[in-house]
Amino acid sequence: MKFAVLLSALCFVHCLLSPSSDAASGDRPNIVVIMADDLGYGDLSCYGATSIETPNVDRLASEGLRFTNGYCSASTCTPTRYSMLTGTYAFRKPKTGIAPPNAPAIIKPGTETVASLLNDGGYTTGVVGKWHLGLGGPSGPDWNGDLKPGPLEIGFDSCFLLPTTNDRVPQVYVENHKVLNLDPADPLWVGRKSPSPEHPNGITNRSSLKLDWSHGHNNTIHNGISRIGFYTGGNAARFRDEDLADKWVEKSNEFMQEHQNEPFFLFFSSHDIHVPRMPHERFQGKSSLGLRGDSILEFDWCVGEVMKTLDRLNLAEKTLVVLCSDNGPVLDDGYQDEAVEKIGSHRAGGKFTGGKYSVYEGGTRTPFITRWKGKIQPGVSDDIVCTIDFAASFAALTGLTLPEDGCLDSMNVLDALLGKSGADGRESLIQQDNGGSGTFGYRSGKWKLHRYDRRKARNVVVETKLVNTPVPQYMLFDLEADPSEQNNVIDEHPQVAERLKGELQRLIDNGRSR
Ligand code: NG6
Ligand code: CA
Repeated sequence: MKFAVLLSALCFVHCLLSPSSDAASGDRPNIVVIMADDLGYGDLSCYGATSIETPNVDRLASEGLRFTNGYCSASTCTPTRYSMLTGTYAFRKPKTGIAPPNAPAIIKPGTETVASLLNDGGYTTGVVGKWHLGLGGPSGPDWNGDLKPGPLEIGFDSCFLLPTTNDRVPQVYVENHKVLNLDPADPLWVGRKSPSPEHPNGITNRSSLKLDWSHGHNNTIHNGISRIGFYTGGNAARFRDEDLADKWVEKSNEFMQEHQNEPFFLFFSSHDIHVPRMPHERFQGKSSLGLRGDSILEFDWCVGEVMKTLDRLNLAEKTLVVLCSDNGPVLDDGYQDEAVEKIGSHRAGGKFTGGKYSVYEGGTRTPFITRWKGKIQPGVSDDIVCTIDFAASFAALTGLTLPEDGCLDSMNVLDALLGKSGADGRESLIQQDNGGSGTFGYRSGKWKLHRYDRRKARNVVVETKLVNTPVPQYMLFDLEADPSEQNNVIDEHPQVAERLKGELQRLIDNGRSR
């Protein structure tokens, strides 16, 4: 109670001092960021999909602003999530590529994050769902002890996590600092090598699998699915893949219910539609696109449940909801789930080329919707906005000041996110693939420069295999005339190309773009 009084006093002072009009009017909305995993620009009916219906996301879009130039900053998970939370491009920090099962915490305590900013500003902050940003000190997670540092050391008050990815071991929940339901008599061991020659894996026990692998993913078997990495023990703690979405909804509902009277920040981090795609039985077989489509339906259901809870708690007009994805689409990402066979005329990346692992637009231009009932005028926006901008934009929204030495690349695009008239989004944006490979996309206005120091582009054609295609070091596209990046016009526009090359290199070298 005392804390609540102190908090409201602080909020009051804060609001008085605040430069932002929304914050100044004492209007500090809750913020819910719903991040999908591997969801492509073309995967939702509100973005033009006709082979699948996503009524809940469509409703969110029809009540809010649907962006046609909304981005995540990388075309894989860990770097996008790193950038989203820290407001800093992941290529600035080593070891921010796709994190292995035993990765230590990638974001060090003391780093300013969206969560720490909002937390310092009086928000209760929580993350539910996929983490994939490492846990623990330099030697990695202590699965049987305290899993820290982690989200709680970088600004979250609580967390309920899938610690890595659903295709990486172990399949257990982490609640705050502990593996949930871990029996000390059955300790959890996680490693890169098989613990014994008899340990069943996806190769030796392939015929027992309920979902077969296509590449990688042939280590420890759990729930009839072989994974990346090995583990033993922790049997009472293990989850069923089919139950993950229900759990995220349950835990998010609890969080919103419990904190309905305070400003809160909830990061709802869905595992859908990442492999292994194994949605709850009630969604299996419900789309024409196989398990990949069924997982889209499950994600859509989750969005509907979050909206229902906001309605039930009478919070829809007090909550800014932002829906986004952590990278573009991929069909075969390592399991034989018929994503390729059943794709038909569906285009997961919409009109864009490339997807996950790619700096073509399909890799990072992804669904992006904002809704704040009564504040955001429903519509469609073509402003350029990116998940890396949450820190600066939410700081502006809540009257907080960004640190001088943090959130280096986060731009305040709040007016664009709220659809205010005359608002502009970004002028330019760097896109990256996985960590620090020297592959970049650089969008500047209508122009898009590709840079491939290794002269290889990955996953250019999402509907076929993941391959490395040889390319020149630089390519230039005019996104206005050629949104699907088919015609490299670098020879026709050498001056534009030189300007963009220079700008990109300067932004990389400067160490900040804010
Ligand atoms: C790749 C995995 C892929 C997926 C990806 C990370 C193989 C062959 N491929 O290494 O299945 O897990 O990492 O996806 O193992 S992400 O969305 O979390 O970045
Ligand atoms: Ca992903």
